[in-house]
Amino acid sequence: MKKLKILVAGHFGAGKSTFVKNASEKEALSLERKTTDERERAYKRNTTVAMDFGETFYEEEQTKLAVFGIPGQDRFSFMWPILSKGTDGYVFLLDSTKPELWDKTLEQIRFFMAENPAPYIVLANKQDLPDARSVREVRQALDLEPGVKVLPCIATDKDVVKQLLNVLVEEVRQQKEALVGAREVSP
Ligand SMILES: Nc1nc2c(ncn2[C@@H]2O[C@H](COP(=O)(O)OP(=O)(O)O)[C@@H](O)[C@H]2O)c(=O)[nH]1
Ligand SMILES: [Mg+2]
Repeated sequence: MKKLKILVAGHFGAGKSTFVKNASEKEALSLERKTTDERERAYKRNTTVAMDFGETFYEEEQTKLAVFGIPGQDRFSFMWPILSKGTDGYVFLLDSTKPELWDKTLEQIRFFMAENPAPYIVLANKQDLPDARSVREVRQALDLEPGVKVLPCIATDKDVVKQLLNVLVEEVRQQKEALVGAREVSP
């Protein structure tokens, strides 16, 4: 069976742990602890230390997906290069209701593309909330290359998470095929 490593990144509170949990067939492993930072605790009680981990399958191919979530805060950024090793595809999440945090996700996109480039999708999460900004607004604010997929997401919805993972796996497969094609035509 083939195996792909997917890394889920994004700013604090973007929905990484939720996404990994709902991406997972079995119960996901989450290394969450009580938040020690006062300002962060005002927003949520638990935070991911080290990583989240879950596993699922890609239906059409016999492919196992190992899904890892990064700890989002800067003070855990020493983990990022370690977690990026061998990543086949990235999911970058942001909270669509919190434009002031989108820069953090953008910084991570730049960081991981420099560290270990691979296909990625950007997910405008929490689209179920009334004050969520549109995907179009997110795309404009991040100013990503036209080829990059920015998609609406509700990480609390398992079916949505599954569909979005399938989109990413297709991106990864297309890139792998393109690489094989390039090798075949090169002298
Ligand atoms: N309404 C809504 N809440 C969400 C969604 N995704 C995550 N959340 C909530 O946002 C908060 C932060 O999510 P979490 O997964 O812990 O974020 P992380 O810091 O990126 O791991 C939690 O209370 C989640 O339940 C979503 O799509 N819609
Ligand atoms: Mg988390």
